[in-house]
Amino acid sequence: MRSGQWYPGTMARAVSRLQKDLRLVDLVVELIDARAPASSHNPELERLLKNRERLVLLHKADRGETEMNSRWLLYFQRQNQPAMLSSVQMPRTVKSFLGYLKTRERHLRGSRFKRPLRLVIVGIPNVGKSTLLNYLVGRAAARTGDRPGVTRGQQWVRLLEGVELLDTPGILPPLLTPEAIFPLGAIGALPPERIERQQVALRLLERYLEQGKVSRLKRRYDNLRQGAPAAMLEQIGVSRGCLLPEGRIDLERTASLLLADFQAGRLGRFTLEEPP
Ligand SMILES: Nc1nc2c(ncn2[C@@H]2O[C@H](COP(=O)(O)OP(=O)(O)O)[C@@H](O)[C@H]2O)c(=O)[nH]1
Ligand SMILES: [Mg+2]
Repeated sequence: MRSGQWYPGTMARAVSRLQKDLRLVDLVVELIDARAPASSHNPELERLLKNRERLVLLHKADRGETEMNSRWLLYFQRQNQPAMLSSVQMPRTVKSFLGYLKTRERHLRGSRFKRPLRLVIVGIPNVGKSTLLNYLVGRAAARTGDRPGVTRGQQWVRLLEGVELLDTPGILPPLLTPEAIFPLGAIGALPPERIERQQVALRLLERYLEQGKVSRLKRRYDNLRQGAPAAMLEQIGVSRGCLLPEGRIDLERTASLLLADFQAGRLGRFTLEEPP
């Protein structure tokens, strides 16, 4: 992966804008992907935060395994890091999130000068920032109107009495460490041309095997037999008609199909990373 070309331009600009946004807020809401909570967090954020409060949302919680979601919440609890489940498919998680904001607002109002609690949503690309933001804005009463001091085009949205959200989410670069490439590639957080699709697909099949969850693949792919990942990928290719003109199996297309099914949730809830 030629990450060097990707990071300096767009991502460096995104980080410098995020740095500016952070100065305006009291609370940073970091979205990480419940299927890959370790790799979808960029440790760079800790450096940028300074002393700002952070709330971690294990987003797309509808896609992570229920038991693993709980284990990850426990992990954050033990680090004294507030964390909650989040999903636009699970409205009660959004309610709990708003409840949390109300509690923080009440708590901070006493100790601070009287102005609204301000927050920003941040996270790596594709983690669900815009979707959650639109969901929240959709239920919010109204925008607060023009406010000087905010980057051109940005506005505050009043989510609750005394709680305002910056209407543009902050983008964090995805981690490009060797360990993060597989989980981030599998969840679709990296541009497709940046990943070795077949490698990612094989690792994904391996993980279903290791976790004893092949039955979920069998539900999707008829006649799939448990075996080596490479053999399983070939079977999927054959059963889906991913063939090249000479009759060989088109493994690249098979891998894309498998990853698309995984990303769309057609292979069941599945978590790729365990808490440390
Ligand atoms: N299953 C599931 N998908 C979600 C959720 N939130 C967002 N998405 C999907 O994730 C993809 C990326 O979302 P987007 O908001 O564009 O991500 P952004 O790049 O962080 O702004 C879209 O296909 C969304 O529909 C969620 O809570 N659950
Ligand atoms: Mg977006």
